[in-house]
Order: sequence, then C-alpha cells, then structure tokens
Amino acid sequence: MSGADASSGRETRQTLPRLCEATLSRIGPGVARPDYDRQSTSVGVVHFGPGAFHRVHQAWFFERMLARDPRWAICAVSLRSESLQEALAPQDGLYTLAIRDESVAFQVIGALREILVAPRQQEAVLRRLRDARTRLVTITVTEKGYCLGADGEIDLSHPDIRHDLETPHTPLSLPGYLVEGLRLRREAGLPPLTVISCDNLDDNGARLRRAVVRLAETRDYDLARWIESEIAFPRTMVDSITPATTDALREEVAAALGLQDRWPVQREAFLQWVIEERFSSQVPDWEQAGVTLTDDVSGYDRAKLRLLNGAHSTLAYVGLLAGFATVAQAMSEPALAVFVRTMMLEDILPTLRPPRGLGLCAYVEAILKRFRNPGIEHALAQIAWDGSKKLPVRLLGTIHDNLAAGRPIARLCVPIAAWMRFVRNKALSGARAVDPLSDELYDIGRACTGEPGQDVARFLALRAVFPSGLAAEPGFVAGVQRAYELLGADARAIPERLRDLLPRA
Ligand code: CS2
Repeated sequence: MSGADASSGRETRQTLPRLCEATLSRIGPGVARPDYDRQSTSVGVVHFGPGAFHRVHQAWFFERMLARDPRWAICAVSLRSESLQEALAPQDGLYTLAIRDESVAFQVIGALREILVAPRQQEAVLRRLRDARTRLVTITVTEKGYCLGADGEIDLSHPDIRHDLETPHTPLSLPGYLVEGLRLRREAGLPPLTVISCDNLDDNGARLRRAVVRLAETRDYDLARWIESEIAFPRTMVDSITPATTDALREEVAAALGLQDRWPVQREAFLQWVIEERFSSQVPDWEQAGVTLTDDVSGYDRAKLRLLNGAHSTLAYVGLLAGFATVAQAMSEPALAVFVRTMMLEDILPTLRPPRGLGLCAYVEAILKRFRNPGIEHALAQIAWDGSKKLPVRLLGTIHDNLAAGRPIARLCVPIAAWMRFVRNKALSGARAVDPLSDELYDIGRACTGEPGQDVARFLALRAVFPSGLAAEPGFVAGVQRAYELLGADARAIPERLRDLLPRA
C-alpha cells in the first residue's frame, strides 16, 4: 500500500467507532465473536508475555474453552511494555484475529479479561498469582525472557535476575515473578497451579522448572523443594505462523467489522498445541478445545524447532542477504527452496526421533507448503530478530549431533554464516540487530573486514552463543568459513552458489 493510501485509510478508520463491549453487537454477521457471556467469566489463567503469538494461539484455545466453562478467562501480564494495555483497555480487552487460508476469516476474541503492566501494577499481578481461582500460568516471553545462560541454566549474573535476588518481593524477571507468586501461594495455603511455557525452547518446561527452582533456592531451601514436589511445568510444542500486525491488516479489519481495532492480530489457519499430560492443578478440557495431550512432547518439540524454526531462520538470514523480504518470496526462488528442503531432509531429519503418529518426511513437505502460502506475508526481518538466542536452539544442536555421528554439516553452516553476514551488514549500515546482544554484535560487525577466517573467529568467540567445544571444532570452523565466503557473493548470485552444496544429481 502506498503512503497516500495508508494515510487516507487511517483517516477513514479513525472515524469509525472503536471495538468494545458496547459496540460488539454492531459487528456484521460474517465475523465470529464471543458466544458466551463475558461478564460471567472468571480469570483462571495468568499469561506472561501477551504478544501477537499468545493472542493468535493460546487465547484462541481458551476462547473455545470459555464457550463451555467460564473459569478460563485470561489475565494478560506484560512484563515491560504498556502498548497492549494502551491499545486494548479502551476495547475492554477485545481484539480481532484474522485467520488466513485461501480466504480470510475474522473472529473477535474475548478471552482477555484483564491486562496488566507488571512494573506499574505489580501488586495486582501478584494478587492474581495468589488467587485461588488462578490455576494456570502460561508463558510466551520469547527465548530471552527466561534469563538463561549459554548452558541453558538460569544466569544469576543477568541484570534482571540480580535485581530479583536483591529485592525478591518486587521482581522484574519472569522467573522472579514465578518464585514470588509461588511463595505467596504456598504461604496462603492455596492449592498449586500448573506453569506452562509456550516458547520455542528445547524442553521448555524442564528448563523453566530448573530456572525457577534454582532461583527459589537462593531465597529459601524449603520453598525450592515445595516447588519441585508440588508444581508441574509440562513441556509443550506450539505452532502457528504469525506475521506481525500491519496497517493493511488494520484496514481489512475495519472494513470487515465496521469498527476500529487498534491492535488486531493474524495467523495462518494451521494451529497446533501439544502439551505434556502432567498437571498440578485443575485444568480445562484441553482436548475438547483441540489441544493434543501426550506423555512425550520431546519428539514433537524437537522436530518442530529443528525443522520448522531451523528452516525459518535459514530462510531469514540467507533470504535477506539474497534480497528477499518475505518467506513466500524466498521460497519462490527455486535454488533456495531446494537448498532448504535438502537441508531439512538430509541433515536435520536424521537427528530426530519421530513421535508416535508423526511421519517426518510428510511433516517436512507440510512445513514447506505452509512457507509457500501466498496469503501470508511473513517478513524475514521479523524472523531474523534475536538470532543469538534462536540459533543455539534451532541449529547448533543439530550441528552438534551431526558432528558426533560423523554426518556432514556443510549445509547447516550456511545459516550460521548468513547470520554473521547479516549482523555485519547491519553494523556497516550503522544499525543494530534486534537482539539481546545487540551492542556486542554491533561492535563485532563493525570490526569485521570481510576476511572469512578473522570475521568468523570474532563471532565464534561469543560464548553466549557458541559453546567452547563447538567453537573449537575444526570441521565446524572450516564449514562456517566456507559458507561465509560463499555468501559474500553478489546478492543475486547467492541462491545459485548454494547449489554447490547440494548432492550431485
Ligand atoms: C519464527 C516463529 O519468528 C520466528 O522466529 O520462526 O515465530 C515461527 O513462525 C513459529 O514458531 C511457528 O510456530
């Protein structure tokens, strides 16, 4: 959409009444809306990190549960940003979800009954955690929100954790809130709740549990043991492609509703939530809402993280270097699409143990089809965020396993080198990458000269990303250097050069 179109669209949109309880009945018949009485619902879930992914995914499942059981409304807690509260408080927490398949369907979601901003409303957040009606805590704070070090354990030197160690009753971090909230619950003699991490981390529940128990140990030994024995942290796998909100989406929603929604969200039609069946509280009727319960999530989450997210990060860094803007555009370049598919089938798949009932080859093809969905404009730049946190989970584990098994890693080194080039290009243009290590990455990028040996060594020295064993592995160092050199080609030549890494026909 051109600038002129966008601004005239904005003017039209802004004259429309706002989506809220009072205007809900004006919505046209083509748009789904809460089919239960919102006023009679009660908060049963505290959710940390109500970004777009939470609102398209878990909130959609709880919306379905609310139609049958009013106890599962959500209190959404932003750990920092005020923007969601600013956008949705005037809308009584209502927002529109656009579901994109061959056509687009709109649904107004009512599951968010309360939106809190933790730094300003700390008392209210802790009160919710201490409330007997709260039975679940769900979490999407992204990889960096867990404050873990490169070893996957809680980083006690992280500034937010240091803060929480000094003033544990007024926490800042997610683990700090959980420890304080659980302490208050235990003190009040309330039944335990279940804590469900929904972030893209290997073994997310187990990692979060270790982080919370370790932090609790620094305060109170008995509290730590109570958490260990009483609180379940099931593992989960979550999946749905969620492009960021754009002005074009706001226009579309305004046209469909005849109302103004400041912050609608969108996702593909595909949606999956797999939860390990291990709970320490009353829980909703998950299966009726479409959630899969299993006793073994690890097969699912590893397959998803390594195949889908690993391929996503590959497309993001290589695609941006090659001049593409979206996943579907990058997939329309045959050489790049073949490269990614080969990497998934030949290099990633052998590291996976398929969960019961999941055929991995079919899973790969289904993922590639989703990437090609022309209805989804998923910006590569969005996926490129937080590379220092994503690469270890998505790709370095696969590389480690292949090295250990004597399998090739040449293709898997390409996204690693592409990330390095991406960081370098950003720094040379004077910009910082969106990343918790943005300052360090900027300095490294500025120091790079283009010489593969030296540039790659600068990045591999980052202990927060590359474990020392891997960084010293000659095969890995050589592979990344070779890929770094290959990706130094002119943007248009990059996809063709990747063919050098494909098996000869
Ligand atoms: C993406 C994920 O932004 C990213 O890094 O790889 O958000 C991806 O779209 C989801 O995990 C899909 O479930």
